Amino acid sequence: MLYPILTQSRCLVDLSGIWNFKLDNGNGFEEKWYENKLEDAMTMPVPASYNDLKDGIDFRDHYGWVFYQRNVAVPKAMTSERLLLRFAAVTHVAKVYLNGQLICEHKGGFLPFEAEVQELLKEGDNLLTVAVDNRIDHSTLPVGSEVPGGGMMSSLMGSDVGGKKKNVPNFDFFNYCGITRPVKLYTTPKEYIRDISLVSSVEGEAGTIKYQIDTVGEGDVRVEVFDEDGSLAAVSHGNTGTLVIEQVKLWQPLCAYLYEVKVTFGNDVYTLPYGVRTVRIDGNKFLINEKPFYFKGYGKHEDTYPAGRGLNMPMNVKDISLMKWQGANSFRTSHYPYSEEMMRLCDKEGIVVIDETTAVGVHLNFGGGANFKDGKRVSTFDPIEEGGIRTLEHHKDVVRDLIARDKNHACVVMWSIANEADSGSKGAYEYFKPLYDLARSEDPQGRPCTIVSVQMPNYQEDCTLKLSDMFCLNRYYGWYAHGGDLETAETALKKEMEFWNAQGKPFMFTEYGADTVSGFHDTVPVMYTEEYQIDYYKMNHRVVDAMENFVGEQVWNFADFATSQGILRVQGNKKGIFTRDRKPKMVAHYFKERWNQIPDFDYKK
Ligand code: GCB
Repeated sequence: MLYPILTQSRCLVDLSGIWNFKLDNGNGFEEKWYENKLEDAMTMPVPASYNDLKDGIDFRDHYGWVFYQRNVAVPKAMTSERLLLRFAAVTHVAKVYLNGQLICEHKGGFLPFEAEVQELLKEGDNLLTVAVDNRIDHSTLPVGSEVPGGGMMSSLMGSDVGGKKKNVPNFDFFNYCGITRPVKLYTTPKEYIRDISLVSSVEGEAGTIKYQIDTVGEGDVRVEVFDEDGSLAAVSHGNTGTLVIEQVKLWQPLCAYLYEVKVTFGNDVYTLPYGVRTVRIDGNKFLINEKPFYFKGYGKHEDTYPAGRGLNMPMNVKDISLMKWQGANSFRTSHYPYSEEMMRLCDKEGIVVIDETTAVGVHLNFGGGANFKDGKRVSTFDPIEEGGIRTLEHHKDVVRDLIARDKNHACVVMWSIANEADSGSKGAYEYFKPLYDLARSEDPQGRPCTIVSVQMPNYQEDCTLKLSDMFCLNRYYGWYAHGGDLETAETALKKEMEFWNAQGKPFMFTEYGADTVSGFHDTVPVMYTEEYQIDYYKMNHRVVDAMENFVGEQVWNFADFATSQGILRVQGNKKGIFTRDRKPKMVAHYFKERWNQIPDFDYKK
């Protein structure tokens, strides 16, 4: 799906601003709140998560629907074109009403959707209402627990005494919700460019871009490529074809070069920034532009105060600046697709991205916890009738839509199909195989695919061993395993790493970390202190630096972030290398020193 932009043929209107807002009291749909102006509405910015924007725990932890509303008047000139109303992300389920009529519904809180509205708009004001549901369960991604007292953050001694319904995330980040990314109206001509797919290769000095343009209507397609100075570098005609750029300038990690691909079809014009680079795995190496790349960087979150998961461009720019200050070159979009604006920024800044779906929590027995149905223990991939997970069809949609959105980004070098799924259990291979197949068939660039795997005693049975092009490991030796005893942790970590190193494929850490409360210090390395965090990382690096096939380290987490409440969380997860407001902990300087000494390429010869 193309990102909406302003061109000589396309108008664009951003509907960001203050909207009217109301929490559902259980009667919203029955009383048809979407038909009339919301009564006693409060103010709410769009885009933003609503949770932290008004005070009160009931507001923050609201369970179920909320209603957003505003008037929209559209200039006449726009309604004579094809007119789209586009939502970049509504978390998690949206019902969109225009003048009281339901015009579209969407499930999945982190990917865009749109509806054609030119026939539905009246002259003058139109009432736009968006109902948003934040409930999560065994059919949603991310997954919510359906077991009372369950979920990742379950308390040890809680018992089910009824009480009001609430979301129980089966994942470790706050369930921020709302209209979290921009809402836009844009036009295209009636005959228009629907999609663009680009694949590049390099031979000698020349770069080749194979293209496919999906159009609606009759007409000729022209594709031009301009370099950063605005000079024409290549041109071709037809819906499919090949563009050859002599003396190509490659998109490189931390040294981005973006061409502008301009597509003209009849009256429609669309331009796409595009970096020419190649990615592939060869034996035990991850190659970018045919050179062995070493990932240095982070697992992140879209998490800032008080916007929650709402688009925060200043913070995105700041985060990348901090990463560059440290010599980092990459991050993973843990645990959901990030905003389109962030992906475009990474293209521009040369930040390498592992692009992850919303599939987090596909694990009903996390950390040995159990799920029961009718008194019987349930495993994640048991048949649905017996209580097994119900995410597969939605998971396919999410893989398909993520790749459709992000396939042309130079920054994206690998797809992560899930985070910490129950990939070592019975039925995991059968669940995930079709998802890998789908990702491989949907991506015209054929990027590597992975699942970011959870620490488990039976790692030899992890289905990612058979399915992943590269192994991405989340490992917490010295924290959740052997916490406080780095010596034993080192022995245990070494043992497991030797196993992965012997598999003949590249592998990396996509998470490793230790909770650290900024300002806690001690003369001996005690858990939660800044000293322990440094010693923890030094121990991990002693082990992985000696592993030939280990090709990257992404730390958990870039910054402290909000989570559900739980006995392991001190006003959120404190594994950040930076605090939530982006002040460095001591360890940030340690990483700055380390990463500035590790080259982006050829680290493990
Ligand atoms: C994990 C999860 C991540 C958590 C992290 C932690 O393995 O993937 O979402 O936040 O551990 O800190 O426990």
